[in-house]
Amino acid sequence: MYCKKMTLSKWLWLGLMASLFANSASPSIGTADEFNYDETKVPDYELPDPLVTVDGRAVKDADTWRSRRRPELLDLFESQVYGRRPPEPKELTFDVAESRPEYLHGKGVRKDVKVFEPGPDGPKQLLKFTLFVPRESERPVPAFVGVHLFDTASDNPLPGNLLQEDVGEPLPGEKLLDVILDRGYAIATLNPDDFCPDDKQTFRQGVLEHYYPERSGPPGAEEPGAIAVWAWGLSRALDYMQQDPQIDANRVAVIGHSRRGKTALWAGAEDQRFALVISNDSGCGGAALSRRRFGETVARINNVFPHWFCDNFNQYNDREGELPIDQHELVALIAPRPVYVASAQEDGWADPKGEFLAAAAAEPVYRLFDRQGLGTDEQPPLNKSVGEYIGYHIRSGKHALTDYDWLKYLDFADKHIGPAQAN
Ligand code: GTR
Repeated sequence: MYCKKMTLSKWLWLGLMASLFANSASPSIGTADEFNYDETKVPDYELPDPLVTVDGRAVKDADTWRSRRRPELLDLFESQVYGRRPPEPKELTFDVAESRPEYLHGKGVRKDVKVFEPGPDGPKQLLKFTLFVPRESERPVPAFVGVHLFDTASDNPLPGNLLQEDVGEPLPGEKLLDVILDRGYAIATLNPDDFCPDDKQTFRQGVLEHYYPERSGPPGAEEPGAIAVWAWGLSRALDYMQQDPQIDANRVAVIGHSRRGKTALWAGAEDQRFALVISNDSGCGGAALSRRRFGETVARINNVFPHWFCDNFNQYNDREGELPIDQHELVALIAPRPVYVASAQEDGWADPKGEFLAAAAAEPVYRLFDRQGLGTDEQPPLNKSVGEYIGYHIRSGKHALTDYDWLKYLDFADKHIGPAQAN
């Protein structure tokens, strides 16, 4: 056999080359186990101050935040992290198919909404989404909107996952969707496959090829990645809600889990029409501080998901300290509107502590508006919700959007945008 003829030194040489190749081809890909989960190994870092401008001036009041610092931070997140969002369509038309499905027990109406932009060759469908509205309501209702909140293809859509662990709060209804409708909220969900598939080969299909037909390959320096396009899509759903008389578009919460949690934060940062923002286990590129390098890192997320962020974000692979921003400033961009950040105990990959610290470090911006954010520097015990305008909890269990999480979000929403808060 051929291998018998090979000498030991040849084998060693081949082995060495193979390991060098593996390391250089994917320096930061590794498995999740190879990343840091040890608090004592978190590097020393200094967070950029949300209340100091790039040219070093202190921001001391809400007006300066609004007119100078907020636009400056938004521009940095656009150019260095998520990319510039696609154009805002000037005119949209909608096609709505309404049904009263059995599975809603008469509680709600399902609307399948298609969104079109007029064009030289006739209206072009940009995206579609599914909306459930409580049937009995006499006044316009508040709403939740998110990417992939539940499987709209199924006859029996069920937002969130069933709670796997008992954290002391049983679901007060048969299904989560019933509970949401009973509490007076509409809920809408978008599917990325309809306008920007979550895939590095095909993410340009849909919105990106429509607006930038000449472009190909991964996102360019400041070009939008998939997260920016999904966030843009959430704004289009809100455009629709603004003209649906059953919805109060001034009381719409944007919500998402994991990659959709990153999307919800970015959508809420860019589009101030969202009245409330909810990030569930959003991790790296979401609520977690990049500089902590705990669990998933910037290099790893860019390598594994090259279609999510703009190319400029790659400059910070293994150089998080050079980022001109960190993710606490993403949370701060939502001020003074309410924001809720949630973590799960067994979700080290998303860095629960880094998510909490980002929420806490956004507090000074809320204070500019005389609003209390979290009101604490200490991560609360498991399964306890804290905060006024910045909410937070860490739930026992794994990376998931559970009924428990939803019940906390409904309580927080009730306080800020709920049916009782209508003018
Ligand atoms: C992981 C990714 C995370 C998170 C998660 C998800 O593979 O590393 O950033 O977004 O996917 O979306 O479920």
